[in-house]
Amino acid sequence: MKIKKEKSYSLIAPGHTACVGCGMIVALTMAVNTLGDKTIVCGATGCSEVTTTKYPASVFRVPYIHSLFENPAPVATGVLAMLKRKKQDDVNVVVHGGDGFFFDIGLALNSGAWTRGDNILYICYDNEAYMNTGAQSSGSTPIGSYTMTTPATSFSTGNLLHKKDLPAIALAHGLPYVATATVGDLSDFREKVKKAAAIKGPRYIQVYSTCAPGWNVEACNAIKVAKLAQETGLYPVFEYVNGRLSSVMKVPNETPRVERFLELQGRFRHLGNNEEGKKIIKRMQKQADENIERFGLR
Ligand SMILES: Cc1ncc(C[n+]2csc(CCOP(=O)(O)OP(=O)(O)O)c2C)c(N)n1
Ligand SMILES: [Mg+2]
Repeated sequence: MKIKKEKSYSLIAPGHTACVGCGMIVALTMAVNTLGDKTIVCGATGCSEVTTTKYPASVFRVPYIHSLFENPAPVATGVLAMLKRKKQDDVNVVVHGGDGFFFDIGLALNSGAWTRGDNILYICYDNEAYMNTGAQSSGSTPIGSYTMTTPATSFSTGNLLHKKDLPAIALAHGLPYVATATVGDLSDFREKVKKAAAIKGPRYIQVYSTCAPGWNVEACNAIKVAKLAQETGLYPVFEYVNGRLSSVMKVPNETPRVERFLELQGRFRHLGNNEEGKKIIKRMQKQADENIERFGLR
């Protein structure tokens, strides 16, 4: 893979079709450019695929392999076998995709690859629903959120299910590196990608990625919302190395209440309308406070 580099050269070419205010495309671009041209990406179905590989073009200036939704991890295992045969051990093999892939549809086959200990970096662009198909709820959708399958009506308050703790599931597989990040702090995400790239074995990074249309957020607030997710404690940002919590991003001393985060997003707007919704806001605040306690975010 010989690529001519100019000063401002990006391994993600212009021409993607992601929305204005898309967190995923920013994180994806940052990740691939941080990893460099010796990278092979095995991508899942979803916005990270559909917006980047509009037939017959691709924005990836590194090899990119798309397969059936469930399959990127076993495909990556095959890529590793090919690299081994070619005696090439300097290539980053990446599996990436959305939360629908990581939390639900790809979980079984990712679990298999995690158990085998395959040397793969996994990056989840967590926008908390199946966004490419129009915002249906996934195992990552937070409580209270409006989605197409968890609507808010006069008798319902959006999603009532708990967001899966996927970093904990990854840790239960004994992964040597598990981290969360948000598009509200891209330099933190970049450092985590760099750090993960230097570690052998399965590594998992989950990056909280605003979806402007899916969350009903103004594009100009996309980064602010991601920052508030971290600052309220609702989306704890941490890093585990060899199973131990090794660093966290602290919340500010004047920790914002969850309402500040919720009010910028149409997906939560209904919660203020009735008593049930208000109870959910209280639960979210409790969850944020518990995260602050659990991860020592003060
Ligand atoms: C097995 C399978 N189930 C469902 C679909 C339809 N589908 C295509 S993209 C998509 C949404 C993907 O959601 P996610 O993984 O969260 O990525 P996002 O688009 O939100 O970035 C779905 C459900 C599919 N292509 N294959
Ligand atoms: Mg998603």
